[in-house]
Amino acid sequence: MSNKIQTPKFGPLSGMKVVFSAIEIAGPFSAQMFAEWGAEVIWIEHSAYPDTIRVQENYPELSRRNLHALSLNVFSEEGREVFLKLIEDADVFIEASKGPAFAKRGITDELLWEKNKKLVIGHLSGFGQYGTEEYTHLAAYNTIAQAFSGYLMQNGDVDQPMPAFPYTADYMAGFAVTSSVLAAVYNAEKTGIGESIDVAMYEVMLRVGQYYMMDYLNGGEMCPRMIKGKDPLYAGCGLYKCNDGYIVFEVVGGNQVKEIFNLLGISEYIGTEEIPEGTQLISRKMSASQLFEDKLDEYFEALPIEEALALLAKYKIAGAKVLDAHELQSNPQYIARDSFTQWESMEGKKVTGPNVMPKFKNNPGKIWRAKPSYGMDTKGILNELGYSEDSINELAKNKIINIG
Ligand code: CCQ
Repeated sequence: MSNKIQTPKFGPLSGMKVVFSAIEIAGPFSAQMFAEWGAEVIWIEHSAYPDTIRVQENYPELSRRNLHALSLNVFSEEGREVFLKLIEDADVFIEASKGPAFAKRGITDELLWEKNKKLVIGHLSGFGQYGTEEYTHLAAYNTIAQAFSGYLMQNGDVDQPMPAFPYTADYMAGFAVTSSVLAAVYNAEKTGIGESIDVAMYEVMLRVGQYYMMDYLNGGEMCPRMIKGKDPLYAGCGLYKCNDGYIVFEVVGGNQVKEIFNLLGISEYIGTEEIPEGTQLISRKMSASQLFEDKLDEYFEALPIEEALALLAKYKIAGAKVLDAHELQSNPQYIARDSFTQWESMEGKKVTGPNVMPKFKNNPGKIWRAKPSYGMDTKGILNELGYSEDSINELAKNKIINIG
């Protein structure tokens, strides 16, 4: 058996090589999408200490599956040499650090392009690669990006702002990295020239929080935060209590609005100047909106969830039960689509978690490997780069690499 690393051929990204240096959630979430869609993905951890995510018992089994683990001190002289060899035939390099951390240590985009002119480089940071001294080099996690982007002050209840958990900004940033990198790979294929992408987490969240803020930016009016899970702009949208639990629904559409006003016995409000026939959404600025909301609360509080959902379906109003974790697992839609799946950890433990997402019809992604242990693939990767056993052992002795 070869002592080099191997990645099976599958998925739309088969043949692509991705290298990443990032900890926790955001950067690795992006890289892992590549790995689940068929790319060979190398996860660089520091040779002195592992990714902080490894302290978690179960989440890393999901978020680090399909990866190859290399532990390397990138910024030492010999480590940098290994790193530069590694990216020579890579398609993508993703890194998440405090602003231009790589450039600061001499690993500039230009140096990387000298080695590989088609390389697509995805830089992920809290505040961007450039800007002011005050911000550019700051550390950032999920809550910091939410606070600095204005997302946090819009989220939560009317009485108190709240960050959105679990870790929304990290996943949104990860999606931004993956999509922008793929756009650049498409262009690099056509032109032979790589790209450097500057993803600032706060700008991602600024974009995610744009809906309400546009009214402020263009009229000075900031939408208040929600009240008890209800949409702050529109009545009839959000969380409602039934007599046996919670549901959500969204009364959107001309027919839907009309039918539900009829049902609630307030049809006289339809066809007025404020709510003309065909009104598709009930804005909270309409004077009848509070009455509509109170009637909805009263009506649905008396119903069991099953009846409430049947009624909503009858009127073609989108709605759903707020499922708990147990209900997700036994839900027939989840079962029919294999939304959860199982695989075996490196230690032979059965792991349950979300399946590959989304589903590609012609070139499906797959889970082919459990989370590698710290440094597990270091030797194989260095073998592939042409390092001899002796030089690998020397690098390990000098703590440039860690072979696990
Ligand atoms: O937010 C997230 C998870 C969170 C969940 N939870 C609450 C549970 C924690 O929601 S995920 C998103 C994390 N943020 C980002 O990815 C944005 C960009 N990254 C950063 O802002 C920082 O990297 C971060 C994540 C805040 C961590 O900062 P840190 O603790 O200083 O650690 P580091 O950047 O990984 O590395 C420490 C040092 C750096 O050197 P410096 O401090 O002199 O600048 C770094 O350059 C160096 O080690 N280093 C390496 C290396 N990897 C890192 C390597 N392989 N070889 C040599 N040096």
